[in-house]
Amino acid sequence: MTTPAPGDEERDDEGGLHVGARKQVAAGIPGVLWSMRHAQEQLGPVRSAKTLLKLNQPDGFDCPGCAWPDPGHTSHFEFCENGAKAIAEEATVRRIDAGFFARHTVDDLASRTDHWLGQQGRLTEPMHRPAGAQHYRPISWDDAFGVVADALAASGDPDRAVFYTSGRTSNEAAFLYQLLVRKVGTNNLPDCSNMCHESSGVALSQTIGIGKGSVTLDDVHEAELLLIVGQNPGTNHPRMLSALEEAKRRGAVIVAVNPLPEAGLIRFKNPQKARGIVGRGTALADEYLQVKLGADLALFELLNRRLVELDDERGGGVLDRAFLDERCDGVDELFAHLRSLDVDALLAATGLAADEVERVAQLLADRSRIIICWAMGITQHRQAVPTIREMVNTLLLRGAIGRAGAGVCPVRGHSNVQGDRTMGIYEKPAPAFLDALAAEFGFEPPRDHGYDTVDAIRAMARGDVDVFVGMGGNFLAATPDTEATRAALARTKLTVQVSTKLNRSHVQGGEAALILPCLGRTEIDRTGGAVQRVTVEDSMSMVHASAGRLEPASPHLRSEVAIVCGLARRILGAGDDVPWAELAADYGRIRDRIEAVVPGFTAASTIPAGSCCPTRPATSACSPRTPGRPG
Ligand SMILES: Nc1nc2c(c(=O)[nH]1)N[C@H]1C(S)=C(S)[C@@H](COP(=O)(O)OP(=O)(O)OC[C@H]3O[C@@H](n4cnc5c(=O)[nH]c(N)nc54)[C@H](O)[C@@H]3O)O[C@H]1N2
Ligand SMILES: Nc1nc2c(c(=O)[nH]1)N[C@H]1C(S)=C(S)[C@@H](COP(=O)(O)OP(=O)(O)OC[C@H]3O[C@@H](n4cnc5c(=O)[nH]c(N)nc54)[C@H](O)[C@@H]3O)O[C@H]1N2
Ligand SMILES: [Mo]
Repeated sequence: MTTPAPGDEERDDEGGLHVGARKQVAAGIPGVLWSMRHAQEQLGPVRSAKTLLKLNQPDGFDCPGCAWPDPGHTSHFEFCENGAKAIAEEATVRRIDAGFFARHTVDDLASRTDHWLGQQGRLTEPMHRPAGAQHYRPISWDDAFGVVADALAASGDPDRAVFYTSGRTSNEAAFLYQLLVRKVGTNNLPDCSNMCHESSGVALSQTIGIGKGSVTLDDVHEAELLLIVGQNPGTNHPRMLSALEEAKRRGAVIVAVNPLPEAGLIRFKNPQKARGIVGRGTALADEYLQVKLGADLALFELLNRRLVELDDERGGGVLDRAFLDERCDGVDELFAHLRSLDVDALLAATGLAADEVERVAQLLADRSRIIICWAMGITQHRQAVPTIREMVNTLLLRGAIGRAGAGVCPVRGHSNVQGDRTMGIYEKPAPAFLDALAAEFGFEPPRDHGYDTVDAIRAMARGDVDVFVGMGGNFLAATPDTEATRAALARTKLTVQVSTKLNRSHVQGGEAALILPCLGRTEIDRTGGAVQRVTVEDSMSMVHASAGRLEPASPHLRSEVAIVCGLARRILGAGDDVPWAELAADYGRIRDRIEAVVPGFTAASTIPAGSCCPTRPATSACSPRTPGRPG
């Protein structure tokens, strides 16, 4: 018998899920009420009001919910239903202590749902499960660091260790983490980007020379035509809906490309505006192309072919000839390819009617400030890279890149997934980044490429990995084949998870396992005796500061920075010449080091809370400047 757990009340009697009527409208009053209910249940009324009012404010913290940028203004309601849920997740008053682990064996925990595990509350102290044991037991921080150092030393080969990163890790922690990993001697730095926007980074690097988006929030507001392809902002990036509403208010036309009629794209009520709450909401998408699954490549080839034809029919004016001549290679080959296409076959593949495609082609031909946004409905398909290249071609044909109100907008997931890549969390680091790291820290980093997520699982399955470290995230549940990953992780000698909440990766790990509990984004970080703040980079390459406001969930928690520095001192030894303790005591010093290594991070050391500095020029899409491609 198991006792009912918090969260179980959302399930029906058979433990299955309820399927209700489809929502017609996203956000609005139900969204706000739901987010307040969620927050109050887990935080209590005072803590929830205090927390939600500091979300995405200049003197507050960055929402860990998603990577959509914050507007420059300071409305006290710059949060969404999901941001509130993400905050409630982290700022919950529920706690997991040593008694919890004494009551539950790992086999018992492994039999619970992911939802149940996540609902048990915040992790509060370091825990160790020795090889063969069924229970986690408390361990001191020093001893925990010793367990990791000993396991790496016993392994003897740095390439037999894997260091995963989730996308919520701050720039400061991520930078020191990759430095530690490279000083250990490996580039085995898989991250959640491998499963997320990796294909965007690859396709954008191939086409425009930089693996990031090229637009800012102002560009979105100024666009005349926005294509939202394979993305569900109503659920996953609700704050994006406000930007789309603003663009629409200024006259933009919105085209959604999605096999599913997503409620948030059809109608949206903006909870920050009375008009949004009382009215029926804004019908966001003017055109809704219900394309067949995976047929976006066919659709964009059709659209591009039509742009070339329309240019012929109108005697010019559709293709931006000057831009194509000056800035693009391979234009004639593209034209030849487009003219050779079998239009009927492509149209049949999309499942769309000819006039639907024609209307969107005409919109593209008649408007020049065009932005294409996309997310997992594109990036996670097999043909993601060619599809994204074809979407870029659409923009290039119209010269709609590198100018105001136009460009590419891959909408990232985790709140600092892009920043982590900028900081060097990448298994295939650029030589220039490694050169800069070598010069700044006086050591020779490894040059061979490391494992990405899938290669890491394969290596573990072969028995080629002794130690797995997860800086955040839930590697086991997030990776593509859970059963294969479970078996692969079980072959490692030690798995280490730096985490805020309990998840599947803690209960089905290696022979031995460690849980290192860390501060979350919402909490005050007093590492080194002073209040520290961190920086993050949003989906539009803006870096801004974030400072938590709540008392930490437990006095035993350490910041991710402190944990990395503690690990480094133990693994590399007291004689290591990186001043780990000094860096941990003043995050400004870490930002100085980042500035020395990462181009475009200038002034990061003095960045005031709430202000931004771009890690790429605002409107130039074409200068490669990051160590890796953001995924
Ligand atoms: N609440 C909440 N918010 C989150 C997250 C979360 O876990 N919870 N995760 C964050 C993360 S890491 C990410 S990456 C983002 C993800 O954000 P999204 O990419 O918006 O997330 P998905 O729910 O995967 O939505 C994929 C969309 O693509 C559509 N789609 C599927 N196949 C195709 C296709 O072949 N063609 C087209 N055109 N469309 C298709 C689906 O119908 C769906 O609308 O969300 C972030 N925000
Ligand atoms: N089935 C399925 N799998 C997927 C996806 C999907 O849609 N469906 N989406 C894919 C995508 S797009 C992504 S990005 C990946 C995400 O993969 P991951 O990032 O690995 O997974 P998450 O579920 O986001 O990780 C949640 C855990 O992160 C920890 N955490 C939360 N906040 C913090 C923090 O501030 N610091 C630290 N150290 N830990 C923290 C908590 O312990 C929490 O349990 O999953 C991929 N896998
Ligand atoms: Mo993601």
